[in-house]
Amino acid sequence: MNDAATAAQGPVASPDYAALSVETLASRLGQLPAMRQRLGDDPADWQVREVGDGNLNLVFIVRGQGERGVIVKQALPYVRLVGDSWPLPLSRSFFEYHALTRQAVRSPDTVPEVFHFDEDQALIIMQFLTPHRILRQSLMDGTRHEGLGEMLGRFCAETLFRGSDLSLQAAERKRDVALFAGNHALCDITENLVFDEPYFDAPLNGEIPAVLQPLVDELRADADLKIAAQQLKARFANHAETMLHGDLHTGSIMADGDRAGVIDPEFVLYGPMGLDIGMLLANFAMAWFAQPGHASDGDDRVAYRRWIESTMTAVWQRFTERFSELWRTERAGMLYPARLFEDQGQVRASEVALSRRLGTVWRDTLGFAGVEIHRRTIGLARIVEYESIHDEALRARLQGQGLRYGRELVLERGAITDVDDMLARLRGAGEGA
Ligand code: SR1
Ligand code: MG
Repeated sequence: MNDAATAAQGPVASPDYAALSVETLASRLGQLPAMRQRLGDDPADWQVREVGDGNLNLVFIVRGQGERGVIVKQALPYVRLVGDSWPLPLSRSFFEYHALTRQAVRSPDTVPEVFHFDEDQALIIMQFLTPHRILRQSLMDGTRHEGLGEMLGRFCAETLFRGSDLSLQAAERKRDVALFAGNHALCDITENLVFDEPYFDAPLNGEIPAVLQPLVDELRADADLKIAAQQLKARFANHAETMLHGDLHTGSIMADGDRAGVIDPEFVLYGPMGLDIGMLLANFAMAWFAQPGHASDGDDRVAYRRWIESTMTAVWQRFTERFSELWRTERAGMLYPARLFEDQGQVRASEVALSRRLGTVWRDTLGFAGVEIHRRTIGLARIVEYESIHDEALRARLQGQGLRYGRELVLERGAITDVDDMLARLRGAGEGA
């Protein structure tokens, strides 16, 4: 398929597609150089484990003798979380491949290396980040990762700046806008699950604990909140600012010690910069609320909460620092051209433009963080940090604190001045009922 056709409708599913299994993987992929170079020439020696715990795909760890292994990720033609009653295009693998390869160039050492992509089989063979674990697990265990916030802030700055009209040549950006517009089925999931369904009694939302129901009813009756959520949805859908990861939560990050990698950009789209940062900060905030549910006699998690706060601060600070550096040194796209500012001796005006631009991103970040908290608490795709708390009353109390905080972020997004203010309000919400 040529680029124009792909852009118009996305890749078409191949009739040759067949889902892999633990039993068939070695024989089906055993001739690929990408596999043999890393796992050895005898597929009979490979060990295969299916480890997919996400909502959509098959994920296999394949190890050879004495080798570190590779990841084989294959899209299924439906939503795994729900089953084949909810079909989903295999083309998301094509878009994930194109996102991963762009992220690798724009933000070096932050994403797994791609070794092989098979469009017909909707599969990507990529670097196995090991012994990394999904960050959500660390956040439940109380594990700290040195430098994590700085790395994530850099990832956001570099991918968001370098995928935008601040950096790319206009023709290249427009080609990518058209390319990733083909990923509309995944956008449709976000448009429904994030911006609509938390705010009414949608069939797929799942159960609301009785003790939380009055608060959920209150949120669903809050017209200002629903209007604000739709304003945010309009920004998501209509503001094709840059190439986003599109699903940047703490289940999309793998970490080990002071190393981390960002995975799973299958929800990639051209959208507003604040979406990725907002989703990220929201997921740290929910992990913060959940801490008392994971405390033990030896660890009340008070100090760990401080670490989460410092990580949230580092994300935003490093994002703004790196974004500002790129603004000053790599602004080669058609927006805010130097010929209007620096070349006219107006460096100060360029700094004002930068600061206004970051202000817009900050307000979007707060709004998207708020709706992400709501949908991960009372929508279809909930988070294990809450769901694994056995004490129901405690769980509902912590979720309630998070829900109120989410509303504050959405409705007060024009008034919350900076990350210190955001964290002060987080601590305030954590003292509430
Ligand atoms: C039906 S898919 C549900 C969620 O899983 C993914 O990780 C995305 O966050 C999506 O919203
Ligand atoms: Mg995912």
